[in-house]
Amino acid sequence: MDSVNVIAAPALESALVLSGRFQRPLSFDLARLKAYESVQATPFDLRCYTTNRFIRSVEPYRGVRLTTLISEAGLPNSEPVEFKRTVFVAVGHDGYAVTFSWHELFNTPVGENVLIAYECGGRALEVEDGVPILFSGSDILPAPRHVKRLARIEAHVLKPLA
Ligand SMILES: Nc1nc2c(c(=O)[nH]1)N[C@H]1C(S)=C(S)[C@@H](COP(=O)(O)O)O[C@H]1N2
Ligand SMILES: [Mo]
Repeated sequence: MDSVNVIAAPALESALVLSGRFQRPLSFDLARLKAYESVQATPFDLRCYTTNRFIRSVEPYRGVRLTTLISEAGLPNSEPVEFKRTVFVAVGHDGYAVTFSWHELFNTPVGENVLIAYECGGRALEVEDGVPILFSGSDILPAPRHVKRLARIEAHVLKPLA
């Protein structure tokens, strides 16, 4: 009998998956991200938190708000107010991960400046540039929550320890 060559499906280059405790886990390719209302960020200097090192100045990003995608996937609601203890983990292709709470995204001014960017200074971002880039425009030092090649947004509902 001939051996069967199992060819892995090519990884969708820039697919972003919303997984975990969403009502409807969703996957977005770049074209689908671009179909949502876009927001333009203000230019900023990328600076590392750990070293305070200046990395580079970044022209205005354009992208979709993280809250838009989360709302599309649906907040956890298997019990009332579960969303209030929900934490979102944004994970890059390389496993680099950062957190956002429901509160800061939906109930503070931070949320409106958290974008998943696919354009910078009017030019389309390429995979080599890190598209899609998650970026939190209100952070004091922007580099930590400037996640290149964002792969996943996970919704975790935390439980108090006792
Ligand atoms: N995917 C991914 N994004 C990331 C990181 C990472 O390790 N992986 N490191 C962050 C940190 S701590 C810094 S300082 C900057 C470094 O940006 P640079 O690689 O453009 O110099 O990227 C941020 N975004
Ligand atoms: Mo950093």
